[in-house]
Amino acid sequence: MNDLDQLVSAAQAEFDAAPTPAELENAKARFLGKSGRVTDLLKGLATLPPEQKKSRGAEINQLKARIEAALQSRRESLAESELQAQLRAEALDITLPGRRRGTGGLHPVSRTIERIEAIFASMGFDVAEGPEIETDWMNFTALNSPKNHPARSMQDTFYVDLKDAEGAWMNLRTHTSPMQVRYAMAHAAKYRGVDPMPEIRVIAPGRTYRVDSDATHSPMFHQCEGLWIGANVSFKDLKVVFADFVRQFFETDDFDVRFRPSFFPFTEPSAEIDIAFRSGPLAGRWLEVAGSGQVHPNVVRNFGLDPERHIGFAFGMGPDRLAMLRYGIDDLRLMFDGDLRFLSQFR
Ligand code: 2U9
Repeated sequence: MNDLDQLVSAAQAEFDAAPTPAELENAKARFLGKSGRVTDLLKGLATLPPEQKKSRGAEINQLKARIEAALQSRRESLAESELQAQLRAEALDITLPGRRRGTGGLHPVSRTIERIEAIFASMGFDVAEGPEIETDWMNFTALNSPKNHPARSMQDTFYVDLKDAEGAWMNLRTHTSPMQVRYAMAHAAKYRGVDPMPEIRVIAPGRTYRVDSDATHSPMFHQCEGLWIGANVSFKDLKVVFADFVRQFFETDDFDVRFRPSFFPFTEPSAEIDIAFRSGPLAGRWLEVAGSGQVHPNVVRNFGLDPERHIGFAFGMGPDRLAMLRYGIDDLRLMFDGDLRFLSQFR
């Protein structure tokens, strides 16, 4: 190998060893730069006798061309590996699942209310919804709660800084009964003079409020009340309707129902409704699931109807508690904390 071949090998080796384009340019300067080794060779031509100059000059030019070719090839391979590195760094993993938009879901209480509505709708009940801020008359008086009734005490009721047309403080409704009063009054007015009057069959689900807060009471809770008024609607009908509701709601026939005498101002006689499953995790325990009774004649009169001709029953239940029973939830507060770890289980 002559000195020129060795120089090409040396250049090739330095170019190949350059890890980056910048270092490759430094290596180029050492061979092809102003004081590089090829330039030194060209300067050396001046000292040669004229007859050698031409052939030596041609050899050096060839050498320069080979070094430049080696340089170019290394430039291209560095550029290629830089490109590959960049592609690797920016690579997309197309096997990852996409980022979906989070899908919401119905709250367990909303699902329960929808379930209750569907069951009663199948039995011909209308659904009535209405104001959560009520007049004193709608929330108490129409429902046979006299002025001094304990349910009216400041202890139980949230009052609102607003007075109704009679000058009484308005309140956050303590039950959904006022909505049934509104519905029944509108019904009675609509069918005044129509004989016989079509039956009133309605449920009123919604938010209700009481000054009460612990593990089993929330100041805001839900109720669903029902009302069935006709010419001849009896306690027997209540028993059939409610047992059928329980059967559909809990999807089982395997339970007992009992009516336990009780008192409410708006019903007479009144009864608590208890159920006991005969199998499953709650088997053998009496669970209070609703209150009920025959609508008090004073209440029927407040609808604008004659209690001698219009009779029926009402019931009231708590969807929060029904949801807890159905889904096996043990703490009422979970329902209203808004914790997504809890809520997302119901999507
Ligand atoms: C009208 C007339 C009567 C609705 C009734 C109950 C008995 C009752 C409670 C059950 C669970 C409330 O959420 S709860 O604590 N309700 O015990 N509710 S009878 O009676 C009415 C409703 C409307 C016009």
